[in-house]
This record gives sequence, C-alpha cells and structure tokens, in this order.
Amino acid sequence: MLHFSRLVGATLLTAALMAGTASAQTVLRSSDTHPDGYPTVEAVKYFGELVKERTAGRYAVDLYHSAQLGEEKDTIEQVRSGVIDLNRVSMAPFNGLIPETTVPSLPYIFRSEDHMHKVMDGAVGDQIAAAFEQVGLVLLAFYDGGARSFYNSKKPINSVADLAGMKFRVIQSDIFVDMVAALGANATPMPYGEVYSAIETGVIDGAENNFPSYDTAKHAEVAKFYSLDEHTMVPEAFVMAKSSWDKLTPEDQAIFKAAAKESVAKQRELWAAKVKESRAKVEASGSQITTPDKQPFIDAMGPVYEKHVKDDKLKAMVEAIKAVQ
Ligand code: GTR
Repeated sequence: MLHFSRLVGATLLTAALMAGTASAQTVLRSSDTHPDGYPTVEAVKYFGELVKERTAGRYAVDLYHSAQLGEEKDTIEQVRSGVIDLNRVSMAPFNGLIPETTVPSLPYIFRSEDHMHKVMDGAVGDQIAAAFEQVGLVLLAFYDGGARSFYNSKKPINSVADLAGMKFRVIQSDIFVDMVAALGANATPMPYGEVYSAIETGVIDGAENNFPSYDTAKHAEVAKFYSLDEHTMVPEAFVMAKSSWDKLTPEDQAIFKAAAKESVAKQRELWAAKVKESRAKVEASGSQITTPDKQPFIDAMGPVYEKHVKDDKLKAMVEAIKAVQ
C-alpha cells in the first residue's frame, strides 16, 4: 500500500514536472538537408544549446536533419509560412525570390574563402541579410558552404571543352542553369535527395558540390571524377520565420542573434576540418581529382553576369564585393 501510494505520488510529480516544462518551453523546429554530424547541423545544434542555456530553458531547438521535413525548396516555403521556425539552407534556392542573394551565388565572384568571409561579415553581407525580410524571414547567420565543383561518372574533366554536352544536376537556381549552359553542358535542376539515383541510373552524368556534400550524400560512390574548378562559393543561410521571431522579446532576440553569431565561428572551424576529412575519404575510396585551369571557366561567365546582374543595385553590390580586399 505504502509502495503503491509512493508510486502514484512519483507519477503525479513527474506528470506535473513535465506539464510545467512543456508549458514553459517553446520548442523551435529546424530543418537541414544534411545528415547528423554535418557542420551546418552541428552549428545549429550549438546555437540551440546556447539559446536554451541563455533563456533558462524557455526556448529549445529541435533539429530535423537528413531532409526529414522535406527537400530544401519545400522547407523554404515551410519556414516562410511559419510551419517550421528555423531552417538551414543554401542561398542559391533563394535566387528567384530575393534578388540580393544572386550576387554571392555568382560564379567566381569570390577570390578566396577569406574574401568571401570578409564580404559576408561586412556591409554587403548586412545588405543581403536585410533582404531576407522581404520574404518573411530573418537571417540569423551565414555559414560556410565551401566551393562547388563538377563531378561525374564518365571521365576526368581537365578543361571547359571536356564538359561539352554532358548532363549535370544543379541546385535549384537559374544562375546555375545558365552557368552550365555557358560552359557548353546541360543542366537539370533537381532536389538533392534525387541526385544519387539519377547518377546511378544514368539520367544525368554528374552534379556539382563541395567535398563534404559529395562525400556524405555518397555521390562519390557513383561519380568518381571530381574536377576542382570551384565555380561558386555560395554561403549557407540559417533563417528564422519572421512570425516566430516577432514573438520573441527584444531581450530574447538579442540572445538569439548573439548565439547565431557564435555558431558561425564554430561552423567555420568544423567546416574547414570536414573539407579535409571528406576529401581524404573520397580519395581513399577511389575518386580521381583533377585540377583544371580556372581562367577559361572564369572567362566563359560573361553571359551569366550579363543576364543576372542587370539592375544598378546588383551591379553596385558586385563592384563592392570586388573592392573588398
Ligand atoms: C549543399 C548545401 C545544401 C544543398 C545541397 C544541394 O552544398 O549545403 O544545403 O543546397 O548543396 O546541392 O542541393
């Protein structure tokens, strides 16, 4: 009897505690296409820990990795409409929605990773971040996405001419479609999750991405030829639904901003290590890496700039980026 009442008491106490926690804590759902352990996933988890600690548990982040909430384009709609609170996505799928995101997605716009960091941490980065508000989002952080290069199942690529007539999956952005066309190849935009089987079944010859994606999405298993042409260096975006953001007090908004900023430093560190690790891994498993001369690739990009950098605002942004030393 004594035992029974103790048990009931304990159960009631647990239930009360759980109810207390549930009502006091807002759990924010965040999406990422990458698997657990990927630098962007780990950076958002770190952000969540900081937020939880600094709001004394009033906020927590529940991260759905591996595209559990859908492919990038769909999750962008979900976060815009407030169905999910947070999302970590590439900036390229925003190109059609937010003109300012076009600029950092342009081929060979950045001279180096260091140049990209200086731009995104400076005035142009602030301008791009502010533009996210146009589509109902608050930009919390830009993360590293490294340089994207072509890979394929057919042959080593040593020059622009080697790409002629080949079929590549590209990320869902017109800039990428036009870039591939300017190089004499054909582009098919498709969701990330469909790329592996599209290469395996020969629907496409290859795709383009950084080493960590090429490795963790297992594309290296089906496309052994990786050419380090490094055509783009599109930063990743970590965004929050404006509707969720507006529910935060100004003090909590400051906590979120600071935590996001700290997660950037963490992500950059994790990223640099992951690029090395993934490159070593794919080389060990038989990928053949070629390093074509980049200049002819750069020279072929005129039509892409002409088509996508038309108005004065974007032209000024391109000039401002070039001026950053
Ligand atoms: C990766 C990026 C993902 C996704 C993917 C893709 O580099 O981190 O967010 O955009 O590329 O090509 O779909």
